[in-house]
Amino acid sequence: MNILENRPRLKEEVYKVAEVAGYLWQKGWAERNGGNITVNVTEWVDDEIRVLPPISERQPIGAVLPHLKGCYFYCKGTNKRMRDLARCPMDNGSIIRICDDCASYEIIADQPVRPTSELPSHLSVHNYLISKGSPYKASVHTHPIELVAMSHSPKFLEKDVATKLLWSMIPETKAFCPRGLGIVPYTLPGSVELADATIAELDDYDVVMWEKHGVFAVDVDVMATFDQVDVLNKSALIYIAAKNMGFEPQGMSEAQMREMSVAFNLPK
Ligand code: 2HA
Ligand code: ZN
Repeated sequence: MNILENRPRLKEEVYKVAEVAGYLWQKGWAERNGGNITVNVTEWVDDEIRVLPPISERQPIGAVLPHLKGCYFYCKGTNKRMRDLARCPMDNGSIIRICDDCASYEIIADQPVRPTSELPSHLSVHNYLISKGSPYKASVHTHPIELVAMSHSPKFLEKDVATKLLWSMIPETKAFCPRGLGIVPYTLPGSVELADATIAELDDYDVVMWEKHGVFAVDVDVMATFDQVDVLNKSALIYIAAKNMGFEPQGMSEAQMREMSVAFNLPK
């Protein structure tokens, strides 16, 4: 089947995922099957989709997520490559329906591609976003080289130290990532503990660093989510470029940061 046929809005959302997957690969942030993307596509689902029979067995999510009843998600497939998803999103990901028990899901299209190994984190986060009435629909996990490198230094894992440094490298970073970078200490990939720790940080941040692993980010759509990670990593690159030239970068001053926050009506 081809669920995207004659559904231009659903197709647009899935093809935005494909475009972002290509960027992640080009940036070197998505080696092999690294990273995952899920998008809540429920609002683009019509009655015909709602009665589609499943094409997989019911699978447990590993958590009970009451706000996801009857929701639909596009999910990158487990073990699939971002660089392949960029060309063929429906061969390297699938659309799932959350079952009425809110604890299991079934795949409905186009092929029985099993979703990402980080599904518990991703779906728990979507459950949390809905419970808060958030407009955010997309979550991206990726391995941005320079940000991950920074997470190997204990000083950058202290609360808001990396945020303040990254914001001060270039004015745009605070403007386009106004809530900064949250930190989750190293936790086993794919675990419920990682999901819980991520959700706790998402109260205050849109982008969360998973120590020595990668970032997890949320925003209204997959493009906006990618942009937040991209501006943070750009700042990390500027910091590293200055260090490579042999000096500690000055960073914008507190006064310059305050002036900009007032001018652009930014929080904190
Ligand atoms: O899905 O990056 O953390 C591949 C990963 C898991
Ligand atoms: Zn990962």
